[in-house]
Amino acid sequence: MLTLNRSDFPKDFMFGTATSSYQIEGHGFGGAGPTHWDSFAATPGNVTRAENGLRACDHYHRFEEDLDLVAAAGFDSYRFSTSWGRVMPEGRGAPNPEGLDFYDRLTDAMLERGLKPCATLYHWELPQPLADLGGWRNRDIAGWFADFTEVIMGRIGDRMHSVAPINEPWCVTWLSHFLGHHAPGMRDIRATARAMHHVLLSHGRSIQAMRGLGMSNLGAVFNFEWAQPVDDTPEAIAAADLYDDIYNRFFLSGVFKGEYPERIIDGLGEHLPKGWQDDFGTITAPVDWCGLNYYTRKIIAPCDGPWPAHTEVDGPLPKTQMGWEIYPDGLYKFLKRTVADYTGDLPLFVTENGMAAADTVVDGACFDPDRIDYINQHLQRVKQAADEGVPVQGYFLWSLMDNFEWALGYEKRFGLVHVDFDSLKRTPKASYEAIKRALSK
Ligand code: IFM
Repeated sequence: MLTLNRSDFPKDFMFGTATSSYQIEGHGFGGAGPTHWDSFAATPGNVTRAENGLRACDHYHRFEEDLDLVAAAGFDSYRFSTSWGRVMPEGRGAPNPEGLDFYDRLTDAMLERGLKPCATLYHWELPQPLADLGGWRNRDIAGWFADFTEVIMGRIGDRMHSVAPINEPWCVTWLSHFLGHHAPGMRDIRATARAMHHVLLSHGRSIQAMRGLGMSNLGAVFNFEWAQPVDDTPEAIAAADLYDDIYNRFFLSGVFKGEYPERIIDGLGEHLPKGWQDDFGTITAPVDWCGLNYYTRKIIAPCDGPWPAHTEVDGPLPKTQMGWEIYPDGLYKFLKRTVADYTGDLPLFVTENGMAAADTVVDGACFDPDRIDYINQHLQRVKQAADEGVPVQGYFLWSLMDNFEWALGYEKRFGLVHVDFDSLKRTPKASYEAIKRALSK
């Protein structure tokens, strides 16, 4: 059981659940163009069991049933994303009418159920033709993304409750161009620096495009991991500080301060595109709220080798199926720090929080007590921050249902609803029932 109920939070506090297009829709349907995730997944060794998003949860055909589940749980809002390649199969030029129709129907289906549509424009499936032109490394992407923004929001923008351009800039850039764990699977410092800057430039251009369409309630969504030094030596503290700059501070600094942390310029400066300093006027285009995605912390130690010369060390706390330590204090600390260092009075939303577990269905039921405990602990920290005056106005659970967990395929289950990936049957888990009870009180 959850120990907090809806009535324990401020009156208009918003509860929602989140998903993303490539992870649930089924990219093989409806005239969607190929994306860099299809190519990445087709490359041996990149994704567990060589799985991909071609069918995923078949949400493309089952969205009515899925939205029924969101509404029946008592959520106020649904955070979803729009696939660039579904809307514009070539990434530029002629839109795909079927793709636009799909998001139109999806939007109306949310509204019919009383759910507030909270859109993310880009949650990682870059159209392959744009990846072929250099993707996030190419400065032209800012214009391509602004065009995509206008096409999709020209169709559904009139009915959105809120919109954010890009989900988790750290994953789009560092994880995908430096660590190589996600598409396009690069390991190149110059590509990383360029992608980091162009993602923020694209964010700014997209915000400007939506303002041009007369839209409001626009935000930015960042992911955070608390960086804990392995010990209290100056070397470990410096290593953790650099990790913190790369992971947590770089993107916030760009958007809210119009600058990049010194330590990052020291390491990446020579690889940033010429004239990067001149782009902050666009990058800092005002937003109406800030979204925080939070799951875990990392314990950081220094190591030999070139910049950034740090490494992750196994931590002692209980872990989720992802091997991520459960550290709810980090969410509280990020809420406080974001207000103090970057956003002031701006509304904050926890736009993702949740855990993966090896859930199974037994006699028609799925028992996931660890997830209920995880949600309890994190919601308590959110309430604590709200009680202390942090303007946090909503909390979204990742995810509505088990889905394609990127390089980890369908093995890692984050859903409140279990999905059998053979029959595609949905089975609400005990955590879904617990949320439903808590939201009714
Ligand atoms: O599944 C992802 C999601 O796409 C982005 N945020 C983190 C989730 C869990 O890894």
